[in-house]
Amino acid sequence: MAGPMTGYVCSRPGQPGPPAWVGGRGVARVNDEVAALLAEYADLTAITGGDAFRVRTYEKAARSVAGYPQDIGPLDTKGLRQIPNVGASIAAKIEEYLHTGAIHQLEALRAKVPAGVRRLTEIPTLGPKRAMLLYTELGIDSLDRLAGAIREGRLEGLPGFGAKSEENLLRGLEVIQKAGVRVRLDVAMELAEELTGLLAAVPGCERCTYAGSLRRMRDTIGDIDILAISQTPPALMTALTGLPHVDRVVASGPTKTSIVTTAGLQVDLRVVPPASWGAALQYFTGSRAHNIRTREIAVHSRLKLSEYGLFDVATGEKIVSATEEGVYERLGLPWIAPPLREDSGEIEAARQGELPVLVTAADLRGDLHTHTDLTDGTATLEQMVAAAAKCGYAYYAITDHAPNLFMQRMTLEKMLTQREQVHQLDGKHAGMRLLHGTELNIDADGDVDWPPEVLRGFDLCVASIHSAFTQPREAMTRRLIRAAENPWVSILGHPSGRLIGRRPPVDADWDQVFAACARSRTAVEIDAFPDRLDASAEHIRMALRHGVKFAIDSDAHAIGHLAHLRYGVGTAQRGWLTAADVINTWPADRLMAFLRPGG
Ligand code: DGT
Ligand code: ZN
Ligand code: CA
Ligand code: CA
Repeated sequence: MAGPMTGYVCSRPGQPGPPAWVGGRGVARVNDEVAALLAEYADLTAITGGDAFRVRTYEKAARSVAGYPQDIGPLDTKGLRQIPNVGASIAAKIEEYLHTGAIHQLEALRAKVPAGVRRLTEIPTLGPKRAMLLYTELGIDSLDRLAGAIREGRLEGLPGFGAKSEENLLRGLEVIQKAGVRVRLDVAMELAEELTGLLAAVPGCERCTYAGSLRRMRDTIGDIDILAISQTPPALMTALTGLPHVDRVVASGPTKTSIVTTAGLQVDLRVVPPASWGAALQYFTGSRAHNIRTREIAVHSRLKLSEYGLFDVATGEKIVSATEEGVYERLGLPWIAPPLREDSGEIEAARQGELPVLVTAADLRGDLHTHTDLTDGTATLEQMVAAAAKCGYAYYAITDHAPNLFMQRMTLEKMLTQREQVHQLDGKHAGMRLLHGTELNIDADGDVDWPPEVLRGFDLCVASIHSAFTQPREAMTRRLIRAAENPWVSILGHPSGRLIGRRPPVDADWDQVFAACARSRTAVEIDAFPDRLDASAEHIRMALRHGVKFAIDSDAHAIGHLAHLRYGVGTAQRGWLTAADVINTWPADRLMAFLRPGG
């Protein structure tokens, strides 16, 4: 399930002027920028009490633009109107933006509603009307002011704000503020890949890669750390500071430069000598906790490890550091994959030769949770299937939403018609096997949408929580166990329901839930959507101890989302998973036997 995917923790403040992508930014970013503006228009329309139908129209258009497989920058009116859900007036707004860098109706709304008020609506339990009420009645125009007002009891007596709702607001505020200025993994990854590509092309640059939390595939990224080897470091520094992405330069020296992008993300570039590459890469990949352990190990061997190299303490002589492998080897350890470097048992496992052989993207044979425009996806069944075939999959499941998510207007008839279409397309793309599935809604009691006689007709059922997120722990635990134990449910979709930076994970006794999944042979999903990454690495490791199997799914709502699978793989690696633990690395027959035991 997905609301409008505009929840970038770090969105670009709207400044009129030429759009920031002019000057060679990534293609997809034009679509993202326009999608963000349309979503903002929808939000501000809702906040100012505008027509709900109009709000929905703009939300849908935003999703379509974000998911449109083609760069919309060069399109004319006619081309723009080919985008699903884009009518004449939306096309006109997009054109205005493409030509002038602004949309005047949006600017007018921005003048009425301070940016902070929109930020308030990111709190899960605070809708647009109540956010506006807080602003008009109490002048609250930021998250900080809201926190202050609750503390001072100023919300008391305001219609629609009881003690329970204040508690929920505080909880939501905490989630948002903890996310702070950290950005989503995909946002940082796309930028880092673009920057390392640009820097690698600068004359004199011999090597350039990203390190830090990004290399460890953490689910959110504080800043991007880039390392390079160059014959002419100043040329690299100038290249970085001269990029159109740069909002300001915060530090600049002969070997280190830090900039902040227009999106508010910091990038640190360090240039190191070739002979220090391995030690520098090891050091700046972190984590800090992992580095403390490796440094201790060095000390015990009368060595000193720093970002400059591994040295003999007695002689001061540099021993190794050209490669990371060399550094680990000299410490008596095998090379440790970056997603494991959190000092959460990897050093001990490495010493005992028990590091897992981590699952990789190349191991995946298919995707088991995807949507089409029959529900809230933006591409047709044919388009999604064709795109999946290009990924080289052996199998691919279509799992549109079931009827209880009533906004999606699914019906039995629509579902059966889709099943026919799926059967017709089956095997037509390079022999790719199509599975007809569904994403069921786990209701407050743990029941799902359709009766068994309907469920048995699917090749697989994913079941997920899309409502009643704030149930008490016991009820939530029972609910999840009941869903896992439903014999027709094969995959527990995005189990915690978290939206990174926006909605906390549900509260459940996960040991009990995962034990039930293991017992009932229900796979736990790793939803690869970058604002979910759910199950999280911590939950994956917990589930693994119970003997659970996993499915790494894109939960794609657009063609472009299929590629998100890599972030699910990163999360699976952080959870120590091998290919054998992941059902969608298995051959089709073995997979089908897991999904539908007994045929
Ligand atoms: P982030 O940016 O908050 O997402 O997380 P990291 O891990 O990228 O942290 P960052 O950017 O502050 O530093 C990059 C790496 O450099 C970090 O993972 C480990 C290393 N490092 C930085 N400062 C220290 C330190 O004071 N001690 C040690 N041992 N390592 C450090
Ligand atoms: Zn869902
Ligand atoms: Ca960092
Ligand atoms: Ca850093």
